[in-house]
Amino acid sequence: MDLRYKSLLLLLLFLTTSFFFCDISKSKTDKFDNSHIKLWYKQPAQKWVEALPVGNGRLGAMVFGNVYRERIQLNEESLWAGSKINNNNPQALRNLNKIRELLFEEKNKQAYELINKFLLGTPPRIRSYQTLGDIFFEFDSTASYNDYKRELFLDSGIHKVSYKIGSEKYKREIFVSALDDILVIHLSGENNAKINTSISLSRERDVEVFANKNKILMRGQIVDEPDSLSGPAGAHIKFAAILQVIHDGGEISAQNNKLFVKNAKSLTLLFTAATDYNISKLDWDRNINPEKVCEQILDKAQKKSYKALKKRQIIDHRELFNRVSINLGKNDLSELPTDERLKAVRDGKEDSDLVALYFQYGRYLLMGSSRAPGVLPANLQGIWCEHFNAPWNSDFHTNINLQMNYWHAEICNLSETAEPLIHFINLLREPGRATATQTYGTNGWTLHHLTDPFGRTGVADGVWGVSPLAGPWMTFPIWRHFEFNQDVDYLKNIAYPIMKESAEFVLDFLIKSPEGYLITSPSHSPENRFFVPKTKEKSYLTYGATIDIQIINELFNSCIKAGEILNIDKHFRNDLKNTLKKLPLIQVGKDGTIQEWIKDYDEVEPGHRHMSHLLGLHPASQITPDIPELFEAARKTLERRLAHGGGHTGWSRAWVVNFFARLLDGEKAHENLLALLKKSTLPNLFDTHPPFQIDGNFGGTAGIAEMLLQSHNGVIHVLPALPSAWEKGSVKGLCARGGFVVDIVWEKNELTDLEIYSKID
Ligand code: FUC
Repeated sequence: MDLRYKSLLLLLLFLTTSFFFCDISKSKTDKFDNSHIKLWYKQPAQKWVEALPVGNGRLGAMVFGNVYRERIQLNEESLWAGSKINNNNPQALRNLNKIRELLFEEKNKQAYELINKFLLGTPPRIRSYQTLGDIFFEFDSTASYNDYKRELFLDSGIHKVSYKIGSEKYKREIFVSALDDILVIHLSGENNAKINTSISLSRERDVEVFANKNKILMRGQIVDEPDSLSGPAGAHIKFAAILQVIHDGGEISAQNNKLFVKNAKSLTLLFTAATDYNISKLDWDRNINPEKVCEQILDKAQKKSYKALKKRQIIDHRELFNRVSINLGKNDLSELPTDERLKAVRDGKEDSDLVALYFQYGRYLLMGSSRAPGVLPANLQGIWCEHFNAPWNSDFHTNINLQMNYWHAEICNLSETAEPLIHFINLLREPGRATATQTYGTNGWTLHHLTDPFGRTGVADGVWGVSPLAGPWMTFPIWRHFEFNQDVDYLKNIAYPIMKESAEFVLDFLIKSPEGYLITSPSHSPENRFFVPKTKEKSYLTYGATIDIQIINELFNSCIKAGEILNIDKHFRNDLKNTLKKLPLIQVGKDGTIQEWIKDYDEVEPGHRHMSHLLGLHPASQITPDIPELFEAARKTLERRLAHGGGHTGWSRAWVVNFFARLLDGEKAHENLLALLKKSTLPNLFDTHPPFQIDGNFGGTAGIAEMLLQSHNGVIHVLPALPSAWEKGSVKGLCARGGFVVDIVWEKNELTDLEIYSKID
């Protein structure tokens, strides 16, 4: 036990120690009252990044809360442009050896040219995730209003807007139910207040809209324009959306594709949407009729009253959300509107309670973008996107971003939210096998630095997209899901087969380097370039970049552990063990930092946002205090990156928080968390790259959790990086590897109370 860290280190031999574990029942997890946790504002949103998100993993909506003209921007997770293509370059394999030779000889320019011609995907780019459209309300009244408030209650997922016109009070409640798979909008007034409004459902492209009686139907098919870099033009995914309005009092009529409501006491709008995407095919499926799917969902939902729908929503949402509570201390700013609090923090005020809100928001956003009834994982914007051509297509970026989206899933007691990711990765094995064989002549499966719902796994974007080890990296959340839940059936039937096949890819992909190591080639350290010593040219390309070695260490060691637990594949395990011995070691460079490449090259951008060679520190756990030389070098690496402006994008800053948590440095982790809030957070607390990208929210939430609890390498470490600013507080319901749930209370920066429950026995 090291007292320097002022924390309690509990050595737990997983599965063998039992004397202080109690049983944890399902109800135990649903124990916290989080009803006070909300984002709130005194004015409507003017911009999309001020609007507030609701979602159920499949449907998402951004609510503006305008009094006269309400906009609710809509998303359906599978509404993507593009189509299914095998984008593996057919020339790749016959050029691979030459590329490898050139890289060994440091003829990087020639290697670049060959890769650019023969390795890049055909086509290299994908098309974008798209908005589904908007619901607009145009209210008749333009009279001035007061007592305005919009609030997003994170514990129920209900967004409320309230205001007064004269003496009449008006209220709107909006949520997306996971149980009923619909967006629900309820408008009501008190006493004599009446609702007079038009309602429309629209999208700028590719749709027809019809209004009839009390319904609006939107029917569409994405039409892609020619773009040789992103795949064929044509009529692609089909989709439909239906909005049904139930009015209490007054009347409703349909005209010009809009509905008109006169003098209603209250209105309940039920909305759903669907596409003909079929995830099991990673493609559209013309047997699916999106309109029928919408009708079936609405048929069921409309049988329930608004009250019943709301009650079901609250119970269901709380079951997940209320598993965790966090208290970092209330303060003078706690009662202020969220945007004012954010501004106060930017002005240098202390508000740890805002950090607690940010943490819970990260959990809320993952629930909204990655859970059943959804099937796809959270993309670069979660599920919320107002674009037709989103930044980076709002895709699944697999060179840090998709991974980061799930760092907090297990530790924050939302294990179910990882399931869409795991399922998706499992399905990507099939196209990933073709990529492995056709591009590299190997067994197993892999993918490169991004993918889409159509399962593109070939080399994407440009030469910087040559990340053959992105596939093995994507196995981390799959193993982590087992580590936290200890479900051996899952390990046997899902996790291990994915991991083993990924390791098979690596075994075949490795070749002998001039130094005599087994290395990856081609290779790069995501998106960072170095100067080639002889020519001084800038290059991404190398062999055996440090990140690759760390990924392989992690994957192989996980596979070995999994094989031991399942008691299978002894020979395979031996192969992995023998191969591990032949990999290069993590090296320390001339300036005392972790060496990023196989040779001690000088980087072009010392403050680069990617810090891939620290993957061994986090999320992996190969660089620990037990290896002081590497631990110290990791700190220097981080300091050097930061001194040169690193951490400037939201996700990069979030990763820095996690790194400092792993370096057991609470003060630095906290300092960077504040920088995340000050520099990379939008008024609705969305992370900004810029622009909006959700990974910073998720990575930031994971960082906060890692400051309070760590559980890698067989140890549960309580309060490993507690900053002095969080003098008193508690966090309850966090999860630890080994199937544990942990409740922690501290005062004067010292642990005062600790309870650990076992979920499994
Ligand atoms: C990676 C990053 C960028 C951005 C993009 C979506 O390529 O280098 O900063 O986050 O993903």
